[in-house]
Amino acid sequence: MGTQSSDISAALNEALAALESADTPEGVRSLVSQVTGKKGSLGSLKSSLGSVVDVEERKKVGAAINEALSRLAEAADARLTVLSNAELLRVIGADRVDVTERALKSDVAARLGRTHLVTQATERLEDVFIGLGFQIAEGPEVESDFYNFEALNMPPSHPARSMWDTLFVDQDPQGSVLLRTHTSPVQIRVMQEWPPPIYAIMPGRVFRRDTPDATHMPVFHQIEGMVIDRNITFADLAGTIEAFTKAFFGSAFTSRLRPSYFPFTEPSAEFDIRRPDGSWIELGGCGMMHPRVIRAGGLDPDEWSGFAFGFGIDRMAKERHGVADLRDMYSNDVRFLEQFP
Ligand code: FA5
Repeated sequence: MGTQSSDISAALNEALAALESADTPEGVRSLVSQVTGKKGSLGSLKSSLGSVVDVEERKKVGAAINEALSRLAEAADARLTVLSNAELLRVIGADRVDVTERALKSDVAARLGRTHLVTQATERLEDVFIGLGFQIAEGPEVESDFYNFEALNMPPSHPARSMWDTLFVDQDPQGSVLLRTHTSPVQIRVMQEWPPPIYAIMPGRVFRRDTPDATHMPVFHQIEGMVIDRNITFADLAGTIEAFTKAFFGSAFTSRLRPSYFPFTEPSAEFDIRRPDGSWIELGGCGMMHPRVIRAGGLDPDEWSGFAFGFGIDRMAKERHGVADLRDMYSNDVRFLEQFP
């Protein structure tokens, strides 16, 4: 019995159908080797070629088998391509980060970040002062001796420099570059850049060699305020501080000014607030701007007068929220920080 071309196409069709349901590359390869192997449907047809006696007939059947084999090989390649594309899509799908996924989970509220207490206090202070007509300015944290001390009426060796335990930057000439000990140097920078009248607040980070305790940190924040205008008096300073205290702390707190000394203000005062329990805490210094400071800023002290203040923002945040110890605000303990949404 000779090999019929119908046998070949039946074997091919069966193999092609089986290929379509092979769902792994291994499955495709083993199907092909099984079909073309000695005992496979196409393989066995090929080995039976030798028994075809008629030469022309053998050529014809041989060509048909080869044709079937190459169609099978092509179909196997196509199937392998389909399978590897599907695998690629699966891997991409599995790797994809769904950024909306967390928002759908119910525990998300507990995990959302929030601004730090000190950032909240700074933003609130900015809002209060913007409401009073002030503009915001900033200065560098790494400062020169000139801006931090000299222009603020503290020439070299002035004893008042020891009021601030200074961290110096290791740069020649030694002592000329430092981490600012307060935000007051920004007063000079603003006067040099802005035409008067000036109503400015200058928040920022400051640095001192202070040992951490309940009311001190070596790195903390201040907000400087400065008004330069014609005929500014101490009454304007006192009124501004009073208005600010009420706006920031609410009516449960009152404030007082105590005579004090700063080289850059004359007269000078310390600003304290009274807690609801009756105790007082110092929040900052203030005073009428010293004529030498106004001159160092490039303005004429006979024409312009002003007041300035510098408050500790960390202490304000601490008092406003009744935090017992400043160090708690910097321990980065989420259980502590999340109490202040
Ligand atoms: C000053 O730094 C002056 N530049 C303030 C000033 C500005 C006076 C303008 C006059 C005119 P003093 O060293 O007192 O002053 O610091 C001001 C406030 O910063 C303090 O009242 C306190 O609230 C806060 N403060 C000072 N040291 C620390 C510290 N180590 N940690 C946290 N807050 C501090």
